Amino acid sequence: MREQSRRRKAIAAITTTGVVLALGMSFTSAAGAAPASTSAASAVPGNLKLIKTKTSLLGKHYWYQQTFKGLPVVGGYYAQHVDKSGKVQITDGRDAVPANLDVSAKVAPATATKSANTAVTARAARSRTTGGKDATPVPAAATGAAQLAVLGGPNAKLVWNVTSRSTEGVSRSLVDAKTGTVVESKVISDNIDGTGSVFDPNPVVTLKNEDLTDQDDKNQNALFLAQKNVILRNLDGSGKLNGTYVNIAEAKGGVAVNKNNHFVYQRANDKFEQVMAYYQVNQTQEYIHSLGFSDVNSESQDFSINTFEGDNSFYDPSTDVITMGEGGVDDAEDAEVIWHEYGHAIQDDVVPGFGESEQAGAIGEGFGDYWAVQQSIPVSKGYDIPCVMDWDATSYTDGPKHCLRRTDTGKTTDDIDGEVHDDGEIWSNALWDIQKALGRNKANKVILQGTFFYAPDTSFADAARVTVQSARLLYGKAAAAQVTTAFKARKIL
Ligand SMILES: [Ca+2]
Ligand SMILES: [Ca+2]
Ligand SMILES: [Ca+2]
Ligand SMILES: [Ca+2]
Ligand SMILES: [Zn+2]
Repeated sequence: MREQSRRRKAIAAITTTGVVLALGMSFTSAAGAAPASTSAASAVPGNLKLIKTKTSLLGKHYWYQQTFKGLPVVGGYYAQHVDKSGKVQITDGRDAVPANLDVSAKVAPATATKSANTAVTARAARSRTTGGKDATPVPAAATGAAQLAVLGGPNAKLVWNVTSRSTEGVSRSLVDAKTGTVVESKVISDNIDGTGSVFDPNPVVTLKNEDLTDQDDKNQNALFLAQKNVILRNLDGSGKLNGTYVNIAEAKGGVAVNKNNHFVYQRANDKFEQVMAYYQVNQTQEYIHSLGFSDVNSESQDFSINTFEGDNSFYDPSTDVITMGEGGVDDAEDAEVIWHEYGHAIQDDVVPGFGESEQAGAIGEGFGDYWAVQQSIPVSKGYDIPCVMDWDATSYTDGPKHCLRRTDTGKTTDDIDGEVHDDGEIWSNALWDIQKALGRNKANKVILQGTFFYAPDTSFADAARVTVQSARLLYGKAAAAQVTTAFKARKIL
């Protein structure tokens, strides 16, 4: 590893004639003096390449990249700060490089890139919040661009500088260009905020208007009024909608890119749905973390947006990708569709291979519906919360109310018909009643905690029992009794 301390850093003030005056000389001492020409930096040592000129209140600042035989020296910099009188102050961060360092690479750039990406992927896997998750695939670091560079200092060497992206963000790796060894690899991006515009949860709920229609994805004044401007948190700074919890991996018309992380579109623009998926999944994952869970699909979940023509969306456990369809109302225009699909991703993450029986499948659908409506609670001002996918459903329900399904149908196990979405309404009603009895946060803690004990082919009754047990262990007998009552009402227990 490189150490900061071995770098020679010197700050000196010199005159324009190059005579060193004094260390730490005040930059403002010449204030009031007649301004001299600052149109160019004064003479600099050799092997420097001017990379940036900045203007401040007090003068100009010339930044140089240190070079060696034309190659950049990693981290080697030199700056001249020229005040208005022409007085120059130097910041010298150059590293020593032996004059005889050989700059012909033995390792091919593709080989170096592969080694770097392997190191980045391994670190990203280790950095997941808890251990024991080795079976879960971590997206491999994307192929980066390899550039030849020189690493200065006592162990000066020729390196390939490789930039790659992983779940941790953007990494820079230095690979020895003679031996192929990865010398250093570190994350260089910070999670940053962007801006976007979304429906939250959807226009029907926001405007309390059941008469809205899709009109073939046209912009409409009413729908514009339902948009709200939001902060997009946890972005990786790449200028794409990729962050700690969400990655828009694929999208009809291409993924949104903005170097200032500004993603404001209207609904007729297919990129609007990309922003919806990013924002709404980040919201629900931040909420999950706020409940204390650090390992519930706590990864950059891949999405494919508007890439399915039918009026359906789905989670594919074989690739861990959520695909949002564009039939009728674009599915990702309704946050409740996004949250429903994310519910499947949550269960697949917590219980490998979940959904191996009809009742487990129904629990999957019921949980997705429940997760959608509970996530809607804070943004719905009480508007018919148990109605699932109020906006998407305007395309295929007659009204006056538009709900794909509900979480308060009153169904019991007497109503089982063997279709997972239908039977999911039995389960979602139980979860809804737990939410009413315990309150949203307590109920969600109990329900998520219970999920960790599900078998992949669980029955309603077994899943109910571990949920009751979780309530007892987290909140005691009284809470467990309330949860039992909710399951008994559905004839599950
Ligand atoms: Ca749209
Ligand atoms: Ca996942
Ligand atoms: Ca749709
Ligand atoms: Ca709703
Ligand atoms: Zn589903």
